[in-house]
Amino acid sequence: MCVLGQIVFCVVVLVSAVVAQHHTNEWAVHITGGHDAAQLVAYGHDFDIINKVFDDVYLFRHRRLARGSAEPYAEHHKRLITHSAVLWAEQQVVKQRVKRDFLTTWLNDPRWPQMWYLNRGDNLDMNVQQALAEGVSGKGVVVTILDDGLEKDHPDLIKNYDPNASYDVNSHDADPMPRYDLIDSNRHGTRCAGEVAADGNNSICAVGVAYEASVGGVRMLDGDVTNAVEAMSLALNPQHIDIYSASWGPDDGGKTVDGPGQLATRAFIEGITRSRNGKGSIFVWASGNGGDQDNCNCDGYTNSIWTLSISSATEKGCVHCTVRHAAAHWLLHTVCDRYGSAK
Ligand SMILES: *[C@@H]1O[C@H](CO)[C@@H](O)[C@H](O)[C@H]1NC(C)=O
Ligand SMILES: *[C@@H]1O[C@H](CO)[C@@H](O)[C@H](O)[C@H]1NC(C)=O
Ligand SMILES: [Ca+2]
Ligand SMILES: [Ca+2]
Repeated sequence: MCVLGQIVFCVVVLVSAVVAQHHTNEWAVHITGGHDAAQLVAYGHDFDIINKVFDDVYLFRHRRLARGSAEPYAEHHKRLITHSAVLWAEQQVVKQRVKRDFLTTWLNDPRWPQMWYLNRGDNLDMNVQQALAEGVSGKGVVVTILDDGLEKDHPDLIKNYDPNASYDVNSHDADPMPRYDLIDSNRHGTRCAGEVAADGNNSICAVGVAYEASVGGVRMLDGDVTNAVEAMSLALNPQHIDIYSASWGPDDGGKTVDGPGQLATRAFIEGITRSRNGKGSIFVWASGNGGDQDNCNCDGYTNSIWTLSISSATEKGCVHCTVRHAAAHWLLHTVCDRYGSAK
C-alpha cells in the first residue's frame, strides 16, 4: 500500500518535472487605436486588460484558460492576431532566469562558514567566490611553500600534494615532512600550504584559496638558513613550479634591514627570466607582520622587484595592527593541525 502510494507520488513528481507548465495565460498585444480599441479586442476574445507594457502594448489575461500550460494556446493566439487592430501579439512564456549577484557557492568543509576572507562579502573578502564561479580554483597551477616542512599526508592536503614541488633542503632528501617536537615548532609550513590549497568540499577541515592547485613544500627553515639554503629553495624545479610562497624574512621589529645574498639574488633573476619556458617564476612574499613597529621596505625580499609582496587586514578591516594571516592560521590551528596540540 505504502509502496504503491510512493510510486504514484514519484510518477506525479516526474511528470510535472518533465512537462514544465511554462506557457502562461497572458499575452502582450500591440494594438492601434488606443485604449478603446484595446478594450474592444480584449472583451471580444474573453481577455481582461491587466496592464500596459508600452503605450500601445497591452498585457491581456484570458478569463478561462489555465494559468500554466505545457503547450501554447495556439487557437486563442490565432484568433487574437487575426483581429484588424492587433499588429502583433505574443503569449507570455515563463523564462528561466538566475540572479547573477547571488553567489551560492557553499562548501561542506567544517570551517567554511568561518572563512570570512573567502566568503563574507561586504568588501571584507577577496572575491574568491567570483573567481570560483568562473571556474578559477587553481587547477593546473603548481605552488610550493618554502618553510619548515609540509605534512604531505595531511588529510586536507594529500589530494593536492605534489612531490615534484617538494624538497628537504635541511636534510638533503626528497621528503619534506616536518620534524615533530613537543611544542609543534614546525607546523607553519603545513598551515601555509592549507591556506593556499587545502582541498575544498571534501568535508574535512578548511578550504584553500586555490583549492584545486597542486602544492608542495620545501623544508628549509628547520635548520641554519644560509644564502645557499635560500637559493636552493628558490631554484627548486623551476620548469615545473609556478609560484614560490615564502612567509618568512628578516626580523620585522623595524630595526633590521636585510635582504637576499648573492646566491638568492641569482635564484630570483634566473627564476624570473628563464623558468616556466621564459614566463618566469612568481615569488610571493609575506609582509606586514611587524605592524606599527615596522616598515615593509626594511626588507630586501618584500621590496624586491622580483617578488610580489602580500599583506592583509583583519576581519574588522584593520591593516596595521595584526599579524598578516592570523585568521587563516587560527582556522587551521583549531581544527586542522594533524599533529597539533591534540597529538
Ligand atoms: C559540494 O559537495 C556537495 C555534496 O556533498 C554538492 O552538493 C555541492 O554541489 C558541492 N559544492 C560545490 C561548490 O562544488
Ligand atoms: C614528477 O616528475 C616525474 C619526472 O618528471 C614525472 O614522471 C611524474 O609524473 C611527476 N609527478 C607529478 C605528480 O607531477
Ligand atoms: Ca626529509
Ligand atoms: Ca577541506
